[in-house]
Amino acid sequence: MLNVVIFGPPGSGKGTQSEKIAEKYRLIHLSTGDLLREEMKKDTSLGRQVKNYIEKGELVPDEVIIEQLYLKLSEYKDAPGFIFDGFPRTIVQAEKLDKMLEKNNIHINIVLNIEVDEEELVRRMMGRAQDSNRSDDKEDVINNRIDIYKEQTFPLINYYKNQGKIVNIDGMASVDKVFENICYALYAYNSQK
Ligand code: B4P
Repeated sequence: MLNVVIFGPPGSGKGTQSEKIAEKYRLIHLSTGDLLREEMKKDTSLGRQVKNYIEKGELVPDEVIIEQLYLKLSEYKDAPGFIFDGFPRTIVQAEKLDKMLEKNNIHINIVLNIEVDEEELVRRMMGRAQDSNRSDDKEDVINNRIDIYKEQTFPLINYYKNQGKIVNIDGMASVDKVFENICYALYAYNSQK
């Protein structure tokens, strides 16, 4: 079983790469961002609850997101492995994820840390804003998302470094080149097992 966390600032290409990884390695793609946007689109009570946070570029409270992830994991009891996209985003979420997986005798194998310059992040998200209809792809919200990433999510790098699981990936290249680097990192991981 292969369990991968894809990690990086907003706009670094997590969603883009996760789809490709899920297809190639036959993993279940769990994107908390997609899950929340779907709830907002359907106007469910969860969707209404999280809308305010997302529109401001803030993180949804840990307890809300952890419960959703728990429900998703229970749906896929016999999964061949997961790619966690956008989760965890705080230390509390990372600790909880480790505990949830431990209960099923599994663990995170590798954390892909996608590195992209801040200027490029803003450029990509402003580019996507043209047709994404995402309420959080607006310049002031994008800047807030990047600040929140630095404060609350970036410290997770040390959490996973201490577990020896972080692999840095240059995310500045083309989508295909970044994917090639990721495939190489997964190949290297598998060869040293
Ligand atoms: P997410 O959906 O996870 O959004 P994101 O971090 O902004 O990354 P995203 O996946 O959109 O960008 P990507 O890098 O793929 O979260 C949205 C919100 O939900 C959060 O702000 C938060 O409020 C809430 N949330 C989600 N998870 C949460 C959690 N665990 N806890 C609390 N709150 C949570 O791609 C960006 C763009 O770049 C795309 O347009 C893509 O086409 C382009 N691109 C990608 N790779 C490229 C490349 N190599 N070259 C050029 N362009 C590229």
